[in-house]
Amino acid sequence: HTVKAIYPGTFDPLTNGHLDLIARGSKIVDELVVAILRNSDKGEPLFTVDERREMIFEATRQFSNVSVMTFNGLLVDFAREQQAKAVLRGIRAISDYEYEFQMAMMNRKLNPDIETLFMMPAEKYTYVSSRLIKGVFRLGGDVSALVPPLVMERLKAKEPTLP
Ligand code: COD
Repeated sequence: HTVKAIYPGTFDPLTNGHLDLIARGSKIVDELVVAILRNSDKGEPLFTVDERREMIFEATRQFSNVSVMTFNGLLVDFAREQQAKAVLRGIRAISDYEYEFQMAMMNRKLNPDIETLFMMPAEKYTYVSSRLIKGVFRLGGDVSALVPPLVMERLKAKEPTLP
């Protein structure tokens, strides 16, 4: 049978760490849906959902089995709607583990039919996060090696409006 997986997240913005995981995941599953959470409780995002969707779309063009969607509400409900059997998540460091473990267990409680798959990015991306990218960029640091080209372009376009 074919395996469809959801790779959910905030992706504000997409980083090369996310992209590394998408590349690895797309080799393992038949179909991978990158799913942007619309109503995140992470505070005011830098990029709108549409901007994030466009950046992910551009960066994942090269993968024929990867698509981009948005979702609201419970991840397991979205996965069920999509008839996906798995959720893909990235583990960068021990510090990710606790949060990921809790989420995987809660999702299993909510829907025992959906499995969470964990993958690790290339070593060079283990310290990369959207939060650090935004923080370093705001302070004038060069993050061009850590995000896809279009994300870099869009970060620069936001520069005049950054707080
Ligand atoms: N290398 C590898 N993986 C990475 C890297 C990197 N450098 N950076 C991030 N990742 C991984 C993260 O570990 C994560 O797995 C994924 O990429 C996405 O990261 P983020 O930060 O954009 O996404 P999150 O953690 O904000 O996503 C949280 C969800 C949207 C998945 C979660 O809040 C959710 O499911 N919400 C819906 C409501 C729901 O179902 N709640 C109950 C959950 S138990």
